Amino acid sequence: MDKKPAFKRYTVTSALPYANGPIHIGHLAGVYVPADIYVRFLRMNDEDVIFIGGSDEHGVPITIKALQQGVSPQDIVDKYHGIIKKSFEDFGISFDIYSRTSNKIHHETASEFFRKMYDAGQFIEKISAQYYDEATGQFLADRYITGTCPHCGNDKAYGDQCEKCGTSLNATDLIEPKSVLSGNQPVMRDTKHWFLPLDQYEPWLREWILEGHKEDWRTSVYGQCKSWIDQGLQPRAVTRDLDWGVKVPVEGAEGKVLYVWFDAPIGYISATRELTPDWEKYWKGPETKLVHFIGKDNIVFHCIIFPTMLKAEGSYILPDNVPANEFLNLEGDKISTSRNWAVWLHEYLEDFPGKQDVLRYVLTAAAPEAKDNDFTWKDFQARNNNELVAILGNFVNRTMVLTHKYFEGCVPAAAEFGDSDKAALEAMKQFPGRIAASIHAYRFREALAEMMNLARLGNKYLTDNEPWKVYAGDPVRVGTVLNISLQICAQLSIVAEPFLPFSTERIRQMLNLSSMKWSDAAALNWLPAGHALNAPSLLFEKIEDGAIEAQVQKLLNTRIANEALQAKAPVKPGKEVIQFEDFSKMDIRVGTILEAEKVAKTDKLLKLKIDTGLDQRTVVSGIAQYFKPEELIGRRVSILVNLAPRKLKGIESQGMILMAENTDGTLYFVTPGEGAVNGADIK
Ligand code: B3M
Ligand code: ZN
Repeated sequence: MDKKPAFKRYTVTSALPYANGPIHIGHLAGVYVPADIYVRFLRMNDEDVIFIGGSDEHGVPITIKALQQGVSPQDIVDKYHGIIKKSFEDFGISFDIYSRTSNKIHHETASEFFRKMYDAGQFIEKISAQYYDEATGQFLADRYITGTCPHCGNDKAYGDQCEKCGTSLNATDLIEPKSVLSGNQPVMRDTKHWFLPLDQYEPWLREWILEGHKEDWRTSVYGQCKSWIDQGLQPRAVTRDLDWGVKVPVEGAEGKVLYVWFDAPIGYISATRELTPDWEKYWKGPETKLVHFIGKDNIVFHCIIFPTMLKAEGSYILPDNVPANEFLNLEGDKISTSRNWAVWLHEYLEDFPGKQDVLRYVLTAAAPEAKDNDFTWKDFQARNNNELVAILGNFVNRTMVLTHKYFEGCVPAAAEFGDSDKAALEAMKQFPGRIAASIHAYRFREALAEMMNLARLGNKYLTDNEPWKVYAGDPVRVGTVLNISLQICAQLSIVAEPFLPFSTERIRQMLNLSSMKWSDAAALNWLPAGHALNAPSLLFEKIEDGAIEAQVQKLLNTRIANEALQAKAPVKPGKEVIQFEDFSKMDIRVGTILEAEKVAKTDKLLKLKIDTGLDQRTVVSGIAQYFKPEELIGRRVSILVNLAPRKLKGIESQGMILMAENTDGTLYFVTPGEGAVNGADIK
């Protein structure tokens, strides 16, 4: 049994999306649909639950966007906050409040929080050298600076995080840093900041997470926390030299704001204060279960940094669980806002009006709970046509139509139960408990599959009993079969509600039932004989190939547009003039790749054996993301052979393969023309 204390109430939060763009299916699948399923389920159980959401309106991406568009950051967040909020409403994400961090109440709450910690001496005050762009006269925080990630070699890492390997970074960790504002190499300049001494909390974090949550947190969440803690925690700056954000509420901090990741999670608290004067019990009551729904890139902030802040502040509860999801890809590629590789929610609804539940269903069925998953339009169509239409919709529709046909739309009485009836009724009893257990364990895919199994059971029961054949000879028997089928429809309208709130509302409308509680789901007697039903209508409709092809074509167009953009992208500026002697120092030869293999524990590196005409030698090359080793054997290359050898991952690299690099980082070989043999001099 559950060894946890019984909870009296729930505070459920979902990550606050940055208000610098609309939201897409990745957001919905990763965070908002699972959170919504969870809270709808809790509400149906009469739990005291609040569901908190809001827009994250601070941070550098927003100010950069404002700069690019020549508007104010407030203009940007006003626009996208509205769009995002509407998308959530459209998809039935049932927040108790959807707030925003530019609100006054948030600035006050975040300020007070910081101030309380400050007064208690919980920050380290440090003057340190930070990157500064001399051309624009500005310190370069977080995303104002890019460079190469020291962990994975991604050359588009940001000053606060590498999106490729997920590592959280300090700007000074970046190799070859560059200002996003001017493109210049920044200089170091002294500035004062406040640091959260995470290192001091390490023993506590070990105990609380590594010992306390080994069993109940998802493996991926636990694993990320463990690797963070094991790497050794460092003090982290929680203030920035920026003018957009929550002002640092201490003397001598002019021109400084709280780091966005310091203020944003406090946004959950501010929103609760905005929602109810009784907010404290949701954040301070020990019988409150706090659950954060997030995507995996937010794990460290919600499992380590925010809990440390809550612990340091001293009066708050800690999260009981952080069921972070992995990423959803789209047609095999990472979803990307900048490449417009996404299905935007507002566009989906234009193309598939009224089909919110279909998307909710597909995103739950394919939710990236344990690993990254792929959304494809083919799968979307198949799940709609073969599951929602053919199983759930078909069952409810057949039951309704037959009842109208044989019993004038009134629930027939059940007569004696035979074996198949008893088996169906017995099976029905199991579903609510099983689905509930899966939801409590944050296994929403499993819960959804169980729900569909109930619809399958109904479908099979109806098909096996063939009321359309039996009616002529035994209408009483048909009454029993339809009575049980209708009860299954009613049970479905309860247990499917967290997942498919729009459709279950329609089932209940057809059944002429008002909304029900989860505890009603096991009762099996919702529809007394004689109860009048409403007219049937189709719950789901088939999605034709044409509609799917149009979506695939849309993505193809995006791909083509991206490539065209890439072709037109400005090339890197030229380098300074060199003399012929400089050039002739380089010994470049035609070569052939003989062997290729991945270098263990790296993403980027391949170990190649090359015939240079002079010899056969080993070269380590950072091209693994673009070429598979097996494709390379026999490929002819240009190779710089007199480059001083250097060691990469313990392997001595003796030369360099020449590559052409597009501005987006894609790599191409510089292939010698036909007829040039190995060892031919390139000059
Ligand atoms: N805005 C990051 C994100 O969208 C962030 C979440 C804040 S939750 C407090 O990935
Ligand atoms: Zn990285």
